[in-house]
Amino acid sequence: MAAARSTIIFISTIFLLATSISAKEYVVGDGSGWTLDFDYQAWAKDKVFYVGDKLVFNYASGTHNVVKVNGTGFQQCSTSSNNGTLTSGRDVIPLQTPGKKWYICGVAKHCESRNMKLVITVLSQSMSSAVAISPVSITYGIVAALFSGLMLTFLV
Ligand SMILES: [Cu+2]
Repeated sequence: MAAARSTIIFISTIFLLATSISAKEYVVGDGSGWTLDFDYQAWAKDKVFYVGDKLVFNYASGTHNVVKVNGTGFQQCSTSSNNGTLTSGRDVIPLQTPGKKWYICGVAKHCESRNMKLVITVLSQSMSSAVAISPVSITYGIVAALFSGLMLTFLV
C-alpha cells in the first residue's frame, strides 16, 4: 500500500518538477522593460522559448503598447496585421503555439525609429519536457519519493 502510494507521489513529483522547470516567465528587456532604444534582439538571442512559457511586457500604460503582428508587419513596422493590441502596462502573453512570434510597439514611430520590436521563435512543449526531465530533476524526484515513502511508512 505504502509502495503504491510512493509510486504515485514519485510520478507526481516528476510531473510537477517537469512543469515548474519548463514553464518560465520572461520579462521582456528584463529591468529595462518595454522601452525606447533597447536591443530586444540581443535580449532574445541567448534565450530558448517553449510553449507554456510567458512573455511579460512592462511599461508605463499609455506611453507604449504591444501589438502582435506577422513577419511583414514586423519588417515594415506596420500594425495592419494586428492580431491583438495590449495596453495594460503589464501585459502577459502566454506562448501557446510553436513558431515565430512578432511584437512591436504601435505608438508613434517607436518601432521604426526607436527599436521597439521583438521577434522570438517558440519551440514545442514536447522538446521542453525532454529537456526538463533531466538527471537532476529525476534525482530530486527519487529523493522526494523516498522521503514521502518514508513519511507514509510512519503514518500508515
Ligand atoms: Cu512605444
